[in-house]
Amino acid sequence: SQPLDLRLPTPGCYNDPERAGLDAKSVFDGMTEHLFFTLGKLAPTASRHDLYMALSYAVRDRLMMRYLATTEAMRAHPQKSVAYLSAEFLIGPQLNNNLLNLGIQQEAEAALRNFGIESLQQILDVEEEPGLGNGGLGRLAACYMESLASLKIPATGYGIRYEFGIFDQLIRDGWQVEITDKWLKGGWPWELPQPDEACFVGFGGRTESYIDDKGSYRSRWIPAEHAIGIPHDVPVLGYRVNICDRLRLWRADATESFDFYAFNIGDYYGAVEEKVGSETLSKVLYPNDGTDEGRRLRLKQQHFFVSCSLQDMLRSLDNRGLPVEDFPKYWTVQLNDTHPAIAVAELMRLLIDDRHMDWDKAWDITSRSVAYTNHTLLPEALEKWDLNLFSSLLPRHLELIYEINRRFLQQLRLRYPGNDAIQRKLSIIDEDGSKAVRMAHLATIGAHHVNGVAALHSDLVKTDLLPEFAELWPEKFTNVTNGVTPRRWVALANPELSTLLNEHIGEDWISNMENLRKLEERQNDQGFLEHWGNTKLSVKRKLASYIHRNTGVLVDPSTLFDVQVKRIHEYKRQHLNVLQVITQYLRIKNGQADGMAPRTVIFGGKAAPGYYMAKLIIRFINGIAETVNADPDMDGRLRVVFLPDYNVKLGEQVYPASDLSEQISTAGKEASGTGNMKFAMNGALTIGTLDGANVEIRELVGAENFFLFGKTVEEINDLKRSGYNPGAFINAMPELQEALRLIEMGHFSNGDSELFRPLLDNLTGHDPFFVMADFADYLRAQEAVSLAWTDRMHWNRMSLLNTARTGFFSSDRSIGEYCENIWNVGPLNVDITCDVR
Ligand code: GPU
Repeated sequence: SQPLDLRLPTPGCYNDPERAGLDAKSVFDGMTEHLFFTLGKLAPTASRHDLYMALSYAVRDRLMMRYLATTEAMRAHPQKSVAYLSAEFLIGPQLNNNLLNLGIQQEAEAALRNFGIESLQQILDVEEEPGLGNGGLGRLAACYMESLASLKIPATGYGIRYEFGIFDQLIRDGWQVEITDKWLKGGWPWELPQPDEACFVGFGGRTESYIDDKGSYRSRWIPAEHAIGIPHDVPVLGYRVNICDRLRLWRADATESFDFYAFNIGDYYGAVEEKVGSETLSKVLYPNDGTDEGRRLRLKQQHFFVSCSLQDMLRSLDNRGLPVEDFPKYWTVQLNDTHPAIAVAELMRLLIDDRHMDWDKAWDITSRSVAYTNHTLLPEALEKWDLNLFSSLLPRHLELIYEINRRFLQQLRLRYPGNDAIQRKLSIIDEDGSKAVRMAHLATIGAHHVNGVAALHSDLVKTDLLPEFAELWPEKFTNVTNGVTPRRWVALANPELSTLLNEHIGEDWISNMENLRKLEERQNDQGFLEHWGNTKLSVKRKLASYIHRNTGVLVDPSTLFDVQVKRIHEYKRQHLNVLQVITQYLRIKNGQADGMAPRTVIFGGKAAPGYYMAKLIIRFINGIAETVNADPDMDGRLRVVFLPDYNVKLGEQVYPASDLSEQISTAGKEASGTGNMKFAMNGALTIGTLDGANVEIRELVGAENFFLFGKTVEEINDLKRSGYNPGAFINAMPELQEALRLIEMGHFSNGDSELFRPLLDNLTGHDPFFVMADFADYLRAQEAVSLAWTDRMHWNRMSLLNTARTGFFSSDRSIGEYCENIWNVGPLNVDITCDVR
């Protein structure tokens, strides 16, 4: 293709293909200019934060060539682009990732030395991460954006620029305390506000029918209030490519500073009310991971960002002179769970009401453009909107949903004559009890593909969650197993391992992760295995020092680092892990712990602020940690640590330093998991159930390199059917009884026998997540872990094989599957004069 004429400002370095602005000298010059002109600081008095800002602006400048070249190529030669709609993008720190993808980490470090900074890390530590997501779902969206760019697929991630992201977590007296996340307070250098591309969004009001100039009956929406969405764009550079994609996050603003009518009649407070109301729209992220609260403001947020995004996509066609009928030719719209599922109705509204399209044409366009990813089977996470709430906020959308539903139910009547039950079951409107709109049904009916996020999960979507839909449209349902980006999660998070890999198998694994297979040739090389173990040890030393600095607990890096980091949830069963720790503690106390590996058991994760049991589990972990760590009998044998404020940045320190990855959810409950992948590719062994992507991890690394335990989905279902009684399992386990007795006596709560009672009652009463049923087998698997740890060379070999065989879990592979099987998009070739090195 032709080099593009970008009419760029051309500072000398950008035109020099040898340097392309990427050498240490021009990074230094860029920093100096930004310190002076952008930040108003002189180099000698610049703080670390100033230097972080200056370096970030200098790096951002170096993204702009690629960013604008990508945009310009899409304008000049339009092709299909991905719109990834997600209420969450948990992108993590930006500076080091952009340095890595540009290939200038060393140049940046050299530039910093001229400001008296010895290591890049000192500046990276200053960066505040935008916590615009809760956990796995939001982080997946971020990995996918990075892989899209690395695979040179044109894409926009559409989401919300929350002013306050996920709360910061403090631990006080063992309890979680939530602090507002003021991530914007120091200024965030990675976004470009684009106020001239603002969009209007309506809410509430009513609809009215009218006859158009062709004599047809139409409906129109007269909203009661409006908000404005201002795009804030974040460049997303691929790894060593010229493609720079875009994350477009919408910030809500008021339509008018004042309602002048209300102002003129003297109603000052009424006049400012609309302004105040619409500005709170993008104020805060809902901190619930996989639980639907059915809150009005949440539905407003969803409609706000979806409407802005679809308007933006339509406008991009208009701007390039492309007909709206070609929408599916230029956009493929992916719904990250049902949070953006209102898109099905909103795209219909934009096409029918604004573009005056007829129903069939609009439905054809919508259903050929939209696809839906399901991320959970948990009933409490399936979004349902109360009908009254929905109609008061989105009356026109409800009309459209009724019509979508009417036509769908008609189809069902033809397929299953006389079967009223199936109509009730599949209807978008839930008529049992108080009426509600089922968003998963709307998404499934409107989408051309529905996918789950791991093989087991996608099967369960078909057999358990939406079986009748799967029978009706078998070709709609598919699987794309999740993946994570090897750039952030290995190359950047684990430089020690990366260096070792680069030396022995070359650097190619970073963009083609299956090449890690070459490591298998080293599996019997004693010297290499020793090197492998020493590399892990040196990473563990860094985490040990972090733990000491942040919790005051001294841990021994030579012990087995046994780690469970993820959101706190009963189905993830952190309490199963804790009960096992208590058993180990008791065995040490009773002199029955021969052969037990000395361990450091590490927990981290946030609990939803309104989830009482999860918060009590945090208190429980900290109670056990306090007792264990204060007991001299445990010295050198057992330590328990709760790492406060687990986030992306901390994850980057934790995964590389782990020996054992705890993936112990009740079978059938974890859709996929993605932390499990990050651990395995960094050489941790997994102890886990047959749940989510654990199943595929075990198949790939080999059963002999994975510690399996627990009941299968079928066995759990059998237990449920036969009337599960946790008491029977407890009675068969004297050690478990003893553990429960100690908790009840207040042994881990300074004698307070009431503190953990709700947890005990839950486990001994209903035990909804089968903790007691899986306990004995979990303990057995943990003994196998201890035994394996005694033969360190063998452990290192298993660790190496975990890294070698988990290239499948690169998000490049996942994105490749989406492109091929769902989106039908291909790469964009951008020619610019200054290629990356
Ligand atoms: N997940 Br639904 C979330 O993190 N938040 C949600 O609201 C929903 C799902 C997770 C799943 O629990 C996890 O198993 C999966 O790996 C992840 O989404 C990405 O698919």
